[in-house]
Amino acid sequence: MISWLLPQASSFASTVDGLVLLISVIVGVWFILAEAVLFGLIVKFQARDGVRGRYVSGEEKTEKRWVSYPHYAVIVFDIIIIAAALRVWNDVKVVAPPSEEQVRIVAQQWSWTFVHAGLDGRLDTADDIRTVDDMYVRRGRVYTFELHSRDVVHSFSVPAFRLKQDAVPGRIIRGWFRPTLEGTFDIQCAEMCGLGHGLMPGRVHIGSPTQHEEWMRGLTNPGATARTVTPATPVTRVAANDPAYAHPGETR
Ligand SMILES: [Cu+2]
Repeated sequence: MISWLLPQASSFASTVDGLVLLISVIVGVWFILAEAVLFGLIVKFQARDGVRGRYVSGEEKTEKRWVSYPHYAVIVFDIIIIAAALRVWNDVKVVAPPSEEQVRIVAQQWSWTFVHAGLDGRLDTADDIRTVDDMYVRRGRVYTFELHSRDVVHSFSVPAFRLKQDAVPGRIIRGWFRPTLEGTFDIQCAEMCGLGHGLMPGRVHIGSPTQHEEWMRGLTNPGATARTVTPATPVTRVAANDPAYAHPGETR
């Protein structure tokens, strides 16, 4: 249902949507029920000529039930929501499938740098491909990412993946995703990170296996001409010891 508004572009997007839907249905049903009872009582006990209002202290056993029974219901449904949320957390954040591709994501005020592993599938080798604000991935592969920040706390958010992860300076935070839909989707910093926070968008381009390989070959072989995907921003190759990529205080 949520996918009508926002495409599900990762393998765990539907799992996250399922949880959001479960919470919406539980909260929604109880909201409508509670409002119906409230307005029903207002109408039933509205002012009438010749009838004095009764002061209800709520101490009678029959009256207390109006409070205690909904409390029990809240506890039961809370447990259901917590159990479902823990299951999703485990599937998305705790257990990761075996890695097939690697990408390094570096946040800074106010742009994203993506270091793609290149044809050899390994980071920090001569064929790494570095792009700014545009990430290129292949549909159907499990990507593990390492997330860095060069200055303040940022948050790597890809709504179509249902993925959001803080980037914390001084820490390398790892995660994973498996793109399932071809196309271009938004990336946005989701943490207030300074004046240019709103100007920190990016894009993830998900290509078919052939498209993605051609994109990599076009960049890793300077002589090659076949490029089906043209990067929106200038692309430079990065060497393993590129000092421009080093963190503050780190020597490479
Ligand atoms: Cu930011």
